[in-house]
Amino acid sequence: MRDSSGTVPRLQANFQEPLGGMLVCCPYILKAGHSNLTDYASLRLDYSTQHTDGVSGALIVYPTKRAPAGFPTWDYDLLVQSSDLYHKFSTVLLAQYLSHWGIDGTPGDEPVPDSGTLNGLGQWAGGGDYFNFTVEPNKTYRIRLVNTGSFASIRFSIDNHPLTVIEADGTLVEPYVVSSVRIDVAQRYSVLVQTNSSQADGVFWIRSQLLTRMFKYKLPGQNTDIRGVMRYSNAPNIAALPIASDDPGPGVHKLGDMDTSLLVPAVKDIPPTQTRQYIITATLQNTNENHFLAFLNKISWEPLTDTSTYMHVRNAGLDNSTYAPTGSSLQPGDQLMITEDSIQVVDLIINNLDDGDHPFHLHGHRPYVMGRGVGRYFGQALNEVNPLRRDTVLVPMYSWTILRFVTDNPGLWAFHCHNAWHMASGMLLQINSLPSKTAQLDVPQAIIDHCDALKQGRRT
Ligand SMILES: [Cu+2]
Repeated sequence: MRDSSGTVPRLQANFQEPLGGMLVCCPYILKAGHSNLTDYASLRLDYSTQHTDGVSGALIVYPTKRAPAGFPTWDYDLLVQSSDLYHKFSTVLLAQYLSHWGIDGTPGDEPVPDSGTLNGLGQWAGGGDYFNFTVEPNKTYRIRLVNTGSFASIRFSIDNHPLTVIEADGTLVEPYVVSSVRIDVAQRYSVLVQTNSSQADGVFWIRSQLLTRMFKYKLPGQNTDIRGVMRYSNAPNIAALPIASDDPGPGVHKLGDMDTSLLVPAVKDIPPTQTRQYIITATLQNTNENHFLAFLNKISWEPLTDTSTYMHVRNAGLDNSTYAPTGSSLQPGDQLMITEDSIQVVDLIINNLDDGDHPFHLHGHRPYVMGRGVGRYFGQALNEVNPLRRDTVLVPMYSWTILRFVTDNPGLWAFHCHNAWHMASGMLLQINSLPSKTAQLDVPQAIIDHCDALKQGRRT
């Protein structure tokens, strides 16, 4: 679960989302609910690039549904938050990114991180600390991985230990043994690790390597080689660091990195038939005013100030009017809306026309990833049999992806790129599901009072 309710789709709780200008007038409110789905979370404040400066955390929501018979079991749980790290405040970097000349003289070049962290600890300029896991030998550990960063995709691996992927964004998958897992921003995976290495010293690097494909300029002193330590409890020296410097691999000959197209849900889940289609085109480009901004269907989103689309939908409902018509529409203040006031099965056909990759994230739902491919979508076959359901999908440069979801969760749900710089420059639209029902939600008075107070210029 990202954004406090992103991937634990929870009905009737839309107003608990802390997204500025959409659900709340200013995002102070964080509250997590329980779920009957397997999931865990990182809590963040989604106000501009705030989480880049460290406003994030993780929590695990345990399922009430049992895993299918025969699914692997494990002895212990561990959690790893991997992240890129910026030494300057995000407000400073964002201003440079959005300036006419860009951060490095080329408008559109995203700020690159100085370093990274693994559970809050990282290394830079020859110094730093290593997060340490002390593990018992001959056990199975489930490690829950979260990329809580802003920009960089991360390659996660443990020296001399293969990883068995069993879960992606809350969906259990058939066990898949790999040498490393690539985690794009906001994605989550679970891997099983067997602590059965016969290596005598029993101390191994955990690697959380920042992938640099999207980095467009060199930053002096940048460290992308972020590490932690996994130490067997019977290791002879309780303080020694691992000896290996270069990655020795997983200790299994010719084991490959994870390929997301090979992730198969452990419980078959046939998607319903599509009833609506929306084509979403993602671009980043210079405007006539020489601002390099991000666009979905030529609209660059900006948060409303001192009000929210949620309040507009609510107030329209109370007046027996409507805020936005059914279908795709543009509402005042660059608010691109997809509105469905009945339960529909929606296909979002995403065409990425940009030379960058975009980790797209849908709130309030766990969509089916129906298909992906290079170029634009022009009717290629989809996986109608057993597609993976996940809420954060990387749409690589010049490629298409189709996400299918059901509009059965009343509220305003963000669909956006989770790259902090792209989101802050406008790559977001809103799914306005069942507005007639949204208007009837029992909103805490504190939220309404807060919006009213902001309108009157008072900060509460
Ligand atoms: Cu993006």
